[in-house]
Order: sequence, then C-alpha cells, then structure tokens
Amino acid sequence: MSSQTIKEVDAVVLGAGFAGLYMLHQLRSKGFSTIVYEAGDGVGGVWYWNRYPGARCDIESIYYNYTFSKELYEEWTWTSRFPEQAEILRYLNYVADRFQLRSDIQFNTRVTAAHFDEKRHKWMIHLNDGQYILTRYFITGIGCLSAANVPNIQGLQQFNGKWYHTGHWPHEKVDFTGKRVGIIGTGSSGIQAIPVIAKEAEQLTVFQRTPQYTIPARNHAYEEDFIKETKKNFEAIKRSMRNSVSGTPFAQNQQSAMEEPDDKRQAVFEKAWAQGGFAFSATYHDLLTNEQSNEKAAEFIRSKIRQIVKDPVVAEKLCPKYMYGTKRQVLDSDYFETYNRENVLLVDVKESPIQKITGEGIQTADNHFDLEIIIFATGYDGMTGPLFKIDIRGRNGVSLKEKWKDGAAVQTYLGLTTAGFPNLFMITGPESPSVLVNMPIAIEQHVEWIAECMHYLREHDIDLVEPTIEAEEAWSTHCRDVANATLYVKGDSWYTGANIEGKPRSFLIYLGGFDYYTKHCNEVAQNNYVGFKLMKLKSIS
Ligand code: N01
Repeated sequence: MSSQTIKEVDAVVLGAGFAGLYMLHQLRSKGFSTIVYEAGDGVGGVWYWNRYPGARCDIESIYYNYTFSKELYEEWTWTSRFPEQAEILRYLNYVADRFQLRSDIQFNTRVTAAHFDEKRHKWMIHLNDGQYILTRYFITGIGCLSAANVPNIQGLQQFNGKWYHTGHWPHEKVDFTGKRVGIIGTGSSGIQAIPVIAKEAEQLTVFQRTPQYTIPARNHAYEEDFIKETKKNFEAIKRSMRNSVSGTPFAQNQQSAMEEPDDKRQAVFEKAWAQGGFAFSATYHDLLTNEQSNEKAAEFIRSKIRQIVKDPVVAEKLCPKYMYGTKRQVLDSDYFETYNRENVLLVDVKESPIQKITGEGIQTADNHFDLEIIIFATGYDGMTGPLFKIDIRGRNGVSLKEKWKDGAAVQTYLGLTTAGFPNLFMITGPESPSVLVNMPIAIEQHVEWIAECMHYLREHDIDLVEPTIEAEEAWSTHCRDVANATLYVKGDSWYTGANIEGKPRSFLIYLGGFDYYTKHCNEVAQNNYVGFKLMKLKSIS
C-alpha cells in the first residue's frame, strides 16, 4: 500500500441509487470533492438490480421521486400510478445525465473495506481492484435491502436447470415460455413476479412458507390533466410529504377501527380496497397498535381471498394467520386471481417442507416437483446486511459487526452515525425511519442533513464528528421504546431479522414518524450538533 500514490477526496459515497446520486449532487454543490463507487455498471441501485418480471414501484410515482428540483419534477412525466422497474431506472438515468453526475461515479467497483486511519484521521477505502482511496468522509448509500438472501437448501449446486434471485436478475430477458418454473417466496417480490410468470410459463409452482396480506395496487395510466395539475401543485405536494408521518401526502384517519360500527368499518375497508395502493393501511390509526383493530383488517383481507380464489382449500392456504402489517404490506396486480389458473400450483412448505434441490427440481417432504427454472424470491438480510458485507472498521480497528455484535446490539445516533466511527454517515441507516417512509423523501432528508453537517464542520474548522455514547444510547432506547409500543415487533419478518437463520432479532426502523424525526434532526443541527463530539485536529494532536 505504501508504495502506491493514494488518491484523496473529501467524500466517498457508496452506491449510485436514489441516495448516492443525490448525495453526490449535494456535495458537489457545496464544493466537496466526491467519488461514488457503484458495483453495477449503471446507476439505479435497487432499481438496477431488481429487474425481475413484474417489478414495479408500490408508492405512487408522482410521490416516489426526488423533490429537490422543481425543474426536474416538471420535466419528468410518469406514465402510470405504479410504473415498472424499467421506467424508474430510466428516471434515475435521466437524473444522472441531467445533473451530469456520471463523471464522479466509478462503476463496476465494489468497496470491500473501509478502515478509519487514526493517524491520518481519515478513512482508507479498499476497492475490489486492489486500489485504495483516502477520504475525510465516508457515506453509505447502499440501501436497506441489498444483501440478497439465497437460503441454504441442500443440493442447489446439483440443479441442472437455471436459477435466479429476484434481487440479482439478469439484464437479458429470461424466457419462461413452455418451461416448468418454481418460485420460492411470497413477499413483495414473489407476489409481483408470480402473476407475470404464470402467464408465460407452462407450469408455475409456488412454494409458499407464509401467506401474505396483499392489497390490489390498481395501477392505471395517468391522465394528462392529472399530471398537469400535479406539476402545478409541486410545492404544496413537496411540503406535505416532507411534513408527513410517512413521506407521502396522505393523512391517516385518526379514528380507532374499534370505534366504528361493523357496517361502517366494512364500508371504509371496501372503499380502500377499491381505491388500491396504501389507502388500506391508513384506514384507521391503530391497525398496528391494537390487536383487535388489527384482526378486523386481517379478517377483511381473508374474506377477500376467499371470494377471489375459487378452490377453498387453496384459498385457506393463502389466508395469513399472523397479525396484519407485521410483515410489510404488499400491493399486487391479480395475485390471488392467479391461483385460479390451471397452470399454477400452490405448495405449502410449512405443511410439507422443502427437503432438498435435486438435479431435476425440488423435493418436499411428500412430493418431487420437476422444474427447469427455480426463482428465489426469498428476500434480503435487511438493514444491517448491506453494511456487514463491507469490512467497516472504526477506532481501534473495531468493526461495525463487532461493535453491533452481529446485529444483537445495534446502536446509532439518529440512524445516521455511530460512536467509534468518526465521519461515517449512513443514509437511511438502522434506527432511521428508512423503509417505513417513502424512500426518496427519507433519502432527501438524510442527504440534506449530512451535506449541511459537513458544510457546518468546514465552516467551523472542525475535522471530525462522532456521536457520544450517551446520545446514541438515548436514541436507540427511544427507537426501541417506540417500536415496542407497536405490533411490528411481534411479527416474523425481515423487519425483525427473523427471515435470516441465526440473525439476532431486533427492530431497526424508527417508528416515531418522519415529521417528528425531521424536526428532531433539525433541532440537533440548530443546537450546534448536540449529542456529537466535534473535534479539531489541532486540539487532538
Ligand atoms: O422479500 P421478503 P421480498 N424457504 O422477505 C420466503 C421491498 N420490495 O424480496 O415469510 C421458503 O418480503 C419468505 O417466507 P417467510 C419491500 O420492502 C419492494 O419479497 O419468511 N420460503 C417470504 O415469503 C419488501 O418487504 C417492492 O416465511 C422462504 C419470501 O421468501 C422487501 O423488499 C418490491 C425461505 C421473502 O419475502 C423484501 O421483499 C419488492 C425458505 N428457506 C421488494 N426463505 C416494491 O413493490 C425465505 N422465504 C417497491
């Protein structure tokens, strides 16, 4: 390492998705030299990797985009309410070109390690091509769901057919025509892919471990007048999203589901079901805090499944029994209807577990399924997974993995920083509102806060910023207290880490509301970054 000339920049950013692109734009505008490293050969992050059939956004497109530029909002026109992956990827490519971002992005490059060098007071970034780079600030924009989970099922290497994970889908089209296809997993990815693949494949076998509460998306093309009106109202929409609980401009009904008479509640649920999208989860304020209210929502969805799916045995297998919403709410397009097709078979792997993968398909406890293609829609090692894939080491050579005890003892301040790792910022990190907020809006708030913080440090000749142990303990305790008041913590999902074998259980999403969170972050900044140690190198050495 010592014989090499080591390039140096003010900031290294990981990932060229929504987070990395905007971080680069912000830092450039504030005069920080910045380089973004991206493992893929293009921009897009999650929208670059998730090219599986049926992949689309489930927040309405007019809200699922950047709001930092009015011009950008006016220039770009979404075709439909929930556009497909390819359209979102086009948008992110447009943004990269529009703001001339590509020149500071190095593609096909993986950061393997990032070590804080205590002599230089800088981060040494290790790249997969053997290069190093020195940086004052190290910023992760790698998302919460980028570490794919391919379950360790015996025999996968012997499979004679092709297999894919939804999160690492090939760029070329996978042709299912005339093929016997098996798909494992019925989360958001599986539920989007199943109806599309079923139309093409000769036979689709769905291996379901846990059924899902899913609501019709009711996608539709946007009318020209609607788009005009939306663009005209940009400022109001932006304000409303940024001041909201969830990063979308919708207010939640403040009533309890239990306060409503049965017929009225039924009508409210029916209306939300017909409307599609996330309206259903906003019908009552206590669906995720009151078990009785939760059961009313759950039973309504079960009744819909029983109406749609013609075979009552299949319908029953598709009816979830756990609490509504403790796994992420899914939106679908003709998901339950797909089980009425003759070429679709549902296999309940709780009833008859997968024993192994053979050369010819999947062996369960009581059957063998001949397959030519297997799709793993088996999700991700969420929240900590993407960070733990990189060897991130702070003071005294302690890694993030060691500090957080493999995920059993995650502690952050504001979900943005963690003690012992100076000048490390995590965009939508653990214990920030992240995935339970409209992501682009959550990202914008983080990026702007980080860029402002760096600007403040430079203006005040401060070289290092690091939270105090006390501040992060208080933040983590607050996060846990808020989460423990909800039903989320009772579910087995990637939210709680229960989807990954051996992963310590913890709930790492801040549930206090995006509006409160933003206000709190702003107050921290206004109070000269209270809770942080601000260090000048002159006084350290
Ligand atoms: O992953 P998941 P996903 N044997 O973890 C099953 C976002 N997203 O990729 O529930 C058999 O939700 C597992 O079963 P169980 C969104 O935030 C958004 O679908 O653990 N089955 C489950 O059914 C989402 O929440 C969009 O019992 C196994 C499935 O695999 C997140 O990404 C689209 C298994 C995994 O579901 C993750 O969604 C797509 C095994 N060994 C994703 N291991 C949008 O619409 C796992 N499973 C924007």
